Amino acid sequence: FSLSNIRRCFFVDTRHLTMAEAELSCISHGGNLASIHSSWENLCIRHLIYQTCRAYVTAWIGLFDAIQEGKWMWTDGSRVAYTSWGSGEPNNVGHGGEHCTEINWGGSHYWNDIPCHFRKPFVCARKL
Ligand code: MAN
Ligand code: CA
Repeated sequence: FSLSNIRRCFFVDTRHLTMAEAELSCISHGGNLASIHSSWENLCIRHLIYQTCRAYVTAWIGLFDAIQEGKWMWTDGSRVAYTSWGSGEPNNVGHGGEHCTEINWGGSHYWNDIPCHFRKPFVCARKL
């Protein structure tokens, strides 16, 4: 069965870290940056961010194309089926490219690719 049907625990970390630092932190807690497989999961994660931060702040999720430009992968190894890119995204326009993904682009339910060295809060997910 698909990974999206496995029960997972999500948590928001409000520290502002680079994507690699954020992923390592999630791994140290037995998980990965969150993968998102449906609009329902997207909504739930946004809700969790709102509960934690009192705003729809942008935050890292586990989607990256740092290995091969345009080949998006989840850090937990799950298949990329669902995405919620904003209009025109991913566009890779940042200096040095944009190989990592923020949720809550424009405070909305969209995702945007941005440079991985930016520092952002992040969402981890751990399988139960
Ligand atoms: C900025 C960055 C980019 C994004 C564009 C959209 O340049 O956030 O990642 O794609 O805005 O206009
Ligand atoms: Ca972008």
